[in-house]
Amino acid sequence: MSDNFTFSKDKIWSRRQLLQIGLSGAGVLSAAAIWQMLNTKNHPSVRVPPMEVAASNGATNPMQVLRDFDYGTIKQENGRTVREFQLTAGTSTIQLNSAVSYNIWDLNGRIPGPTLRAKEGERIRIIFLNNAGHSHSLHFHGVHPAEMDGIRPVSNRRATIYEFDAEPYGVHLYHCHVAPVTRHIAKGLYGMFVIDPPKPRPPADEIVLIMSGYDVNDDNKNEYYAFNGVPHHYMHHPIQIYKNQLIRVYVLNIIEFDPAVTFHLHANFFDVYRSGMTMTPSEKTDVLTMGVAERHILEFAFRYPGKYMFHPHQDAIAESGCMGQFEVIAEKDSQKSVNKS
Ligand SMILES: [Cu+2]
Repeated sequence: MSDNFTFSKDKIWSRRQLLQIGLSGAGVLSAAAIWQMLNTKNHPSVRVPPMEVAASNGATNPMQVLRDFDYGTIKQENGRTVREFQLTAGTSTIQLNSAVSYNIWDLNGRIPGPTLRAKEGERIRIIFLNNAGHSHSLHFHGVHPAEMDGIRPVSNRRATIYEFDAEPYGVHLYHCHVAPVTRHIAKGLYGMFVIDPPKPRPPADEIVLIMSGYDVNDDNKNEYYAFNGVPHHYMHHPIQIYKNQLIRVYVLNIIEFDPAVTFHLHANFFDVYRSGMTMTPSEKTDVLTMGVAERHILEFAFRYPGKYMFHPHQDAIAESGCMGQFEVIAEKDSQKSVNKS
């Protein structure tokens, strides 16, 4: 198979050239490493229980999706910070339960796609390679010129670059915008895009929860639902968190075919930062209604140890897989904890 990708303006780019314009390679500092250093310097540490990362289920590993942020690669160009990401669409299979496997489109080999993370004001460059056998695109929520809106299909084996400024700060998303969008999203082409505010939020154990649905028989109704790709995963593998530790959940509803769902947390209340676009919470609740593509930041801490469920309160949706639980533990009960920041 050819190792060449064609950009929209008919220029042929080899993988080597793509690497040279910054996909990876020598001389480019890892943004993640820099971020970690800054956090360590400026903030007291956040304690995170060691995570059990089980073998991946086809295209996804919900335990890995949970606390995994893609900070891209930082470059300085003409006095400006450019944060560059590479997203490659592909095809794979996911096991929805012991009997049902489902063909999906993935991004960088996973569903949901990587949680991209930047700081407000940076220049963002997304290098999108489509290797998924069908035309796709990446449409980012945010503020950008029309030509960067990502609604133009990118053919199979072609590539394109989206470039725009990271604004405004908040928790946003990206997804394929090729018709029918319902199908292209429900088959896996979506992810979260977090833009951090200029003044960082307080240190917290940060967790990504993305609600999605699967219509496996094409009847425009979902038969299965999930947090972070795999139905019921966090029921069988509870998310361990520490007692009295501030938890910051970045939550997104990308369930197609259902107009809205709620997010409900057991035995607690959470502060809501709508669209992640404020530094002070707008409300405190235990049930939050979210239309399709709505996303928020939720903050809470648990006072008592034990297992606590979270799920949409449309209970049929929860029972079809969109259900999980936190396991609150005392730090002394953990063998070794991970110093996160
Ligand atoms: Cu698509």
